[in-house]
Amino acid sequence: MTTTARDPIAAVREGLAEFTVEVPSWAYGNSGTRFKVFAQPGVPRDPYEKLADAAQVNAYTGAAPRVSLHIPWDLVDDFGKLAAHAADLGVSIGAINSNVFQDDAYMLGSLTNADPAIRAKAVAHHVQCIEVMRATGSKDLKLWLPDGLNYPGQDSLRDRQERLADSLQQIYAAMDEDHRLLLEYKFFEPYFYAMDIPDWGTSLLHCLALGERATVVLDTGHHAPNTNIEFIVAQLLRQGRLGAFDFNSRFYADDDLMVGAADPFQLFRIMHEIVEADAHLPSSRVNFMLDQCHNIEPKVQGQIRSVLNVQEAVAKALLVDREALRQAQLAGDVLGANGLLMDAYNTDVRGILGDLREEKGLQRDPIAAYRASGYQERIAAERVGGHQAGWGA
Ligand code: LRH
Ligand code: MN
Ligand code: MN
Repeated sequence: MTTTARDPIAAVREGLAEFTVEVPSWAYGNSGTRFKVFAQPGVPRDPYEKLADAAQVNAYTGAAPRVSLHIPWDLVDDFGKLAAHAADLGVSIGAINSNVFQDDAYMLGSLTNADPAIRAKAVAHHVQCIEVMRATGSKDLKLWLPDGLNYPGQDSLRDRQERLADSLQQIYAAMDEDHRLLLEYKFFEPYFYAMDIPDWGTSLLHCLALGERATVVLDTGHHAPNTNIEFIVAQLLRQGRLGAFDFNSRFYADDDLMVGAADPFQLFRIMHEIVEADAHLPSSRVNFMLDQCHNIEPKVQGQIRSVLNVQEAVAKALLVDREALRQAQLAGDVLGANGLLMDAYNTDVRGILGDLREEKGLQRDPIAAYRASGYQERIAAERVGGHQAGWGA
């Protein structure tokens, strides 16, 4: 079976022309597990240097022009200056991530806490993040809550949902007209009996109650094993409520390894749903972000590899002959339809992507080009005393 009668190269060129991936500031700092953080030479000492490293990813891929920040990990005195620094480097500030998971006050919850004073503190932190958005030009406020329970009976499941709805409403009301709220879910951790936003359904219900500018974030590592993630993607797209991805790979859960490393076929299936809905186009406003840590591999190269992995999955999805697929589906041609998908998935798109990079004046192989640039050796020599990602950075 042939994949298509169309010009497949043109389909990939057009589809990828404006497709971008947002990179996280925390990917460039030292990281590890709760057992050990491995220090790497040359890691950034401040948010300015994180942006410099992120700009390298954009320089070699031509497809990573935004950088997410995490507050307070990336707190600086002058966010206008940080945004100007980003612009000088050819990138911009992307989503602003709040952080309510490292403060003693939030042991029993932040936006869901039974104590109104603690809820007010957590809301105030989000208002601070909104100020950062205004200073940096960011349009996306991203919330992931660590809130949850370890023991049945510890608190009322329903009351916590009511408190959450009220806190979110206050945050939503504080945002500007052109701001979006991105609400992330995760089925376990740091609490194990019940998380307050464990799944996409809970996130979606809160978004629907808030208003049009509230959308769901799908972190690919935040599901139980064998969850059909592309189904969730399709459902959220139907509702116009898929705001963003946090891409990473999981072997178990929330491993935060490089996207496309553990299960490239799953990434392809996700991207097939995206392309079917034309959600790879900027007009869809789905923000394709990475949420990863590179514990044992070099960080800038790990980020470049990840952007390439996402691009490869999108390119393969763009190879699917949608018209032929629709006909096979309507005709009940089970094997024909499945074959169209598998033909696209099994196509090696690396040559096409290399050609497209050359057309844009980039080098064919971004990782080889970065390795040859000497940047890694330079930062290792220049930067002494780099920080851990997040904690302490
Ligand atoms: C939580 C999470 C969330 C945080 C990030 C550091 O597990 O995925 O997105 O902001 O990790
Ligand atoms: Mn995440
Ligand atoms: Mn996570």
